[in-house]
Amino acid sequence: MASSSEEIRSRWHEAKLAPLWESPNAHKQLDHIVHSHIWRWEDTRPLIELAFNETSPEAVQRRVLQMLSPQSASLADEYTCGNVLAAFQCLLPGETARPHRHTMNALRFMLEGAGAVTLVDGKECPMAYGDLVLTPGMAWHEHRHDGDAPVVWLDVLDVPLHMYLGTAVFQPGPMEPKPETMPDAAFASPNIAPAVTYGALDRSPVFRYPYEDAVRALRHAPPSPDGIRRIRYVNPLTGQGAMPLLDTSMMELDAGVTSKPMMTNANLVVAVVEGHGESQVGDQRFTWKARDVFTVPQHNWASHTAVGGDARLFVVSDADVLRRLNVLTESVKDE
Ligand code: GTQ
Ligand code: FE2
Repeated sequence: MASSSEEIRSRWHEAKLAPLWESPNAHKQLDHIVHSHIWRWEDTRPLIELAFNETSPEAVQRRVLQMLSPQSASLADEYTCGNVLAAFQCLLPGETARPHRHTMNALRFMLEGAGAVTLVDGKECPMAYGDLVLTPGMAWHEHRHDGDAPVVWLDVLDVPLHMYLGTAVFQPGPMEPKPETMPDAAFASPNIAPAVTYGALDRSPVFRYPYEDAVRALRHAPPSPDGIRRIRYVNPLTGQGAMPLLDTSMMELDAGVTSKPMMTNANLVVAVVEGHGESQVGDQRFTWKARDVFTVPQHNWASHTAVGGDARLFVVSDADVLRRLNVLTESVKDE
């Protein structure tokens, strides 16, 4: 007796079998492009203020507001853009965050206030506006705020990728034993590095990249194919990205010049550091200014213009993951 088509499918289903010819994923081309989202500082800062008012020990230990993609399906679906998760972390004067470590790579990019310090494997990394501080995977880290006004910084992590790979591991402190670290001064002489370096070689022995160093390097950086001058934060021992799995760069836009549209399959989170301007991402056009954060989701044509003066934008992406897997694409439209 022949079973009905429905019965056959239900028998396959019970046996954990599925017909490829009916798969919604088979030979699927991209069927939708994710839109950009912008967290404007003037709208977001009052909402961050509400996090400062929280008094529970859980909140005080970790005042972090995650930035969820408009595509995120639930609170547990924690990502901002592709493989990149961004958040605002804030500390009140006198607050600390306990030492811990995890396989996830993380970075901090300072947005407001002064006097906060992140200790990375016990090394003190002071944080001032525009500074980048790395906490690479399995590096111990803790935060401390000795200033007299609140601080807010941008956290960026490769959490989504670790969730997908099943490699997320978290370990609470105390830090025992303290790993050997290199003083940043050991790398402060251009083009000279110590012959012996402590720590893993797949991530930078330097954890703190001061803003003024990025600004100086940008001044002499030649333009990328889209016309934007960029610097990349690198591991001084290898010239490769500063951290595995999170690519970090800063771009400088010359006033009034619109970059050529660029498209990539990498996902970007962009924080405006200085200046005003506007961007076209896919069919969206929006203005931005300092401390705004926006996404450039993969497969969108994107171009940027600084208005009324030069602008600098900090960029974190998953481009290095794709590059190392040999699947990164980047193209520029010559108009
Ligand atoms: O500051 O160590 O946004 O462990 C998420 C996880 C920040 C941190 C986040 C973290 C941290
Ligand atoms: Fe952490």
